[in-house]
Amino acid sequence: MTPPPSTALAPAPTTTPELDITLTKTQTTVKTSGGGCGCSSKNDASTSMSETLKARIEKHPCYSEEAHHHYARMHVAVAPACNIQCNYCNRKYDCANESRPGVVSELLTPEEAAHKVLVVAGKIPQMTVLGIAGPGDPLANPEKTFRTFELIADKAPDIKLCLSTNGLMLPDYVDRIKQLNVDHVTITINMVDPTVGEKIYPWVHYRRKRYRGIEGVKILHERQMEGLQALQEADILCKVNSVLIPGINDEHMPEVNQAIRARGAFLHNIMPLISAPEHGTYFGLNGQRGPKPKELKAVQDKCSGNMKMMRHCRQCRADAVGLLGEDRSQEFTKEKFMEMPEAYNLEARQAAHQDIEANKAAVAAKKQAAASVKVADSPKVLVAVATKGGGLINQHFGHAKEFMIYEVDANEAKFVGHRKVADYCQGGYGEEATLTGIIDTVSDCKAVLASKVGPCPQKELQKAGLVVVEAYDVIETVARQFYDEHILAPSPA
Ligand code: CLF
Ligand code: SF4
Repeated sequence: MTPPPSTALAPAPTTTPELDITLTKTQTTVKTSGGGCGCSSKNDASTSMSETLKARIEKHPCYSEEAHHHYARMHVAVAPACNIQCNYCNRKYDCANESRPGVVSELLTPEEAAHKVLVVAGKIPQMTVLGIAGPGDPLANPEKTFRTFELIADKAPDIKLCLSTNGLMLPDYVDRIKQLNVDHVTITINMVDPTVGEKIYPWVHYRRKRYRGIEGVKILHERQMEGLQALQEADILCKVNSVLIPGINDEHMPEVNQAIRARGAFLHNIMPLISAPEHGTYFGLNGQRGPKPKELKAVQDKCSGNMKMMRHCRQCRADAVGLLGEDRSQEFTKEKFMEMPEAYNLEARQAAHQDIEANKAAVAAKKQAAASVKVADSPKVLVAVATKGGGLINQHFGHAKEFMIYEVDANEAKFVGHRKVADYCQGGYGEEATLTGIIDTVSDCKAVLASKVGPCPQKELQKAGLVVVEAYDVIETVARQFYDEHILAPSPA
């Protein structure tokens, strides 16, 4: 894809190609227009956040929505065992609390994991966070988990350490977590009422004994609440993941939200159940469906008045590498990374981060300008954006594997989620069936924003009532411009 001729607004591009975001002046080509839509959401609990707190999350792609456009994370799969059973998990695969079901990672020793981190830290300097999220539960494998963190803290002190757990053993390890300077912990909490939990967890294995049914669920619930409280007392930032299971915990979710907020959780990530018979899970085999995007958004909106919501989670693998929306794990399989030299270099990483921060500031200034007009009660519409990161529209429609969804009104354009789609340009050719699926996925949006859209998809998108906007610029700027031209002042038919 070749961007239009540019007027450079940003400082020197970063050294990494995916973040090479020399900005251009907005050049949009608008192809057609459709009608309005009735979507709405409350603003997420807003943000009188202290500077210290901002600094703790500004390079964490999961804890900061803004950071996820610019910074990457990696996971190392060092924790195979688990101590509970979730009905959406098949142990052949990775922990489904943080991973897409059906994904298997290569298990590593702590030493192999540390080598991998030092290789990746050299090759992808914007990788700022190391997470341990499976393939089982990290705290059911405490020695492997903590040994890995120790090795990284020693050799790569600028990398943030992050942990995700079901919470059963968390109260036992908060001191150790604090000692190791692990500043971000996720607990998956799907219920605060054991009668709801009974439908999700058949058993819990605690202190050498297996507890079935509600007895086990009560232990899990008490330990999760105790762990959350202890994290707050230790001043460790805690995110809560909740898997939304229609008919089981969807109506219960505001209660979960209330309980975790009262115990100091920083962020709530309500994620969709992904369930298919081929994953071999209890839910998959018994026809339990996941929520539709609209249902997920409705629950997120309902809870968002209470606290910050995470809407950019990608349910990534236990060996994920890269920006949240991309998957570079195949570049770093065990066979490959064991042959690669460690290339961690603190100065080079700091220089790369400075470039990223300069670009972030340029993007933020343009976003701010796009959000400066205040109009009461303008209708909200959704737009679908093709992006490779950096906060820009910078991806060809045909290359997008997902679309970021923004909710736009006369005042602002706000990220509200993402939707995965099949790769339309497989082998350079568009597939009609794939295109139909993509259009279906974004059919509640008013426009598609991409750096380029081929003539055939353009025609089909227009037929489906979507406006096609071709641009290479800051997402919010183009989205707001689209809104002004097509929703506030639609051109005469
Ligand atoms: Fe990994 Fe999780 Fe840490 Fe992020 S993931 S352990 S907090 S570094 Fe992030 Fe992936 Fe969603 Fe998890 S996008 S699945 S929320
Ligand atoms: Fe599976 Fe994770 Fe649940 Fe354990 S905690 S059963 S690994 S989803």
